[in-house]
Amino acid sequence: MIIIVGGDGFVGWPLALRLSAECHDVHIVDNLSRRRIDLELNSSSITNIASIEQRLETWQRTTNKTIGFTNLDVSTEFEQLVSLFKTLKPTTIIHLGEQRSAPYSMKNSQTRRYTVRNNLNGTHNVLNAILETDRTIHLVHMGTMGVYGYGVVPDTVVPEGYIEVDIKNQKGVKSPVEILHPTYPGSVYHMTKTQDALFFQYYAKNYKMRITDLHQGIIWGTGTKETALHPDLVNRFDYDSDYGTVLNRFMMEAVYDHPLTIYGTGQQTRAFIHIENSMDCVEIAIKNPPNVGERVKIFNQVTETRSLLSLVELIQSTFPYVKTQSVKNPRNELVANSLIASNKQFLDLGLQPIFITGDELQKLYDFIQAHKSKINEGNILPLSFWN
Ligand code: USQ
Repeated sequence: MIIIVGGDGFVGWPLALRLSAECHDVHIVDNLSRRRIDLELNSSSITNIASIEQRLETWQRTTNKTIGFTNLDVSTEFEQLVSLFKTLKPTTIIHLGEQRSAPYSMKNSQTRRYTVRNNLNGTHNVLNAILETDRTIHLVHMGTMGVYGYGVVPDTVVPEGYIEVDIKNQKGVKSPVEILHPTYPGSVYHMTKTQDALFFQYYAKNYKMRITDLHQGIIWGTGTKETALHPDLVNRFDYDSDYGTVLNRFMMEAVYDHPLTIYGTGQQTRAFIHIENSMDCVEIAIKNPPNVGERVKIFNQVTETRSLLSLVELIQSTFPYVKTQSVKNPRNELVANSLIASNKQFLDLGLQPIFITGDELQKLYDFIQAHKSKINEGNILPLSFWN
C-alpha cells in the first residue's frame, strides 16, 4: 500500500493514477486545500477538474482499479492520521501535502504564516505518525531545487544534497565532514522546504527512519498518459501569477496573445522537469529506498537547466509572432545566475529525460488552446510582491 499525501494536487493526482496503473494499491490523503485556495484567489485551473469523488469513480470505471481517499488535514488532524496509517499499513508514504507556491507564500502575513504552519506541522506530523505506526515505512518527500539557492557559487555543479567541507580544529588541523548543502531559500515557501530537510536529517539519525527527499525543479507540461484517458481524469493546469509556473505561463501567454511576462532581466536560470518525468522519478525513488540506518537519500529531480531568456528564444523560434514584455520583478531574487545541477542518480537508475523542444512546446500550445476560454486576464500579471 502506498499513501499519497496531497494526492489531489498537480503532481499528486497524476502520480496516484500512475502508481495505480502500475498495480500498486494507492490511497490518497488530501484536505482539498488547493481547491479552496482557487476560490480565495478568484482563479482556477484552465481545465475543468472533476471532484475527487468523480475522479476516483471514473478511474475505477475506466481501468477497473480502485484508489482510496481520506479527506484529512495532516497539519492538524494527527490522531486521525495515525489511525489511518495503522489501518492501512502502508509500505511507502509520498508526502506532497504542502503549500507549494512561492508567490502565494509571500502575499501577506496570513499566507506566510499559513505556509509555515501547514508545511512544517504537516511534515512533522507525517514523520511522527510513521514513528507511531512502523518506522520502517519509506517516506518520500517532494522537496525543491530552491533549497540550494540557484547556483550561488558560479561554475560549480549543485550536488545531490550533500557537500564535503573541511572543519579546522583548534590546532588548525582540517577534518573532512559531509554536511547538507547550505540553504539559501528565496521565499517563505522555499524556507519551509529547507526546514523540512532538517526534520528529515534528525529523524533519520535518531529513529533510523528511511527517508528520501526529492529536490524537484520547475515542472512543465500538462498531464500524463493516465490523465489523458478520460476528461474527468484531467490534471489541473495553473496559469495565474501565483500558482502557474514559468514555462507553462509563457505558453499560456503565447496562446492568449499576451506578451511573455519576463520578470526583471530574464537572466535567471532555473532547473526544469517534465511532469511525466516527475512521475518516473518518484517511481524510481520508491524502488530504491534507503536502508534502515542510512542517511536521508537526496535526489535532484531535474532534467535540464535553462535561463528564462533561452526559454523565450525557443518559444519564439517555434511561434515567431510571440512578443515579450519586461515586468518589474515582483520577487527578490538574483538578477542573473548560472545553474548547473547534478541529476546523475536518476540518470544512472534509468530516467529517460524529456527535454524542452519545439515539438513539446507545440503539444503544450495545443492543449492550452483547447482550454483557453477559462483564462482570466486579470490573473496574468503579478499579484504578490516580495517587498
Ligand atoms: N518568472 C517570470 N515570469 C513569470 C513567472 C515567473 O519571469 O511570468 C520567473 C520568476 O521570477 C523566477 C522563475 O521565473 O525567476 C521561476 O518562477 P516559477 O514561478 O516558475 O517557479 P518558483 O516560484 O521557483 O516555484 C516553482 C514551484 C515550486 C517548486 C519550484 C522549483 O511552484 O513548488 O518548488 O518551482 S525551483 O524553482 O527549482 O525551486
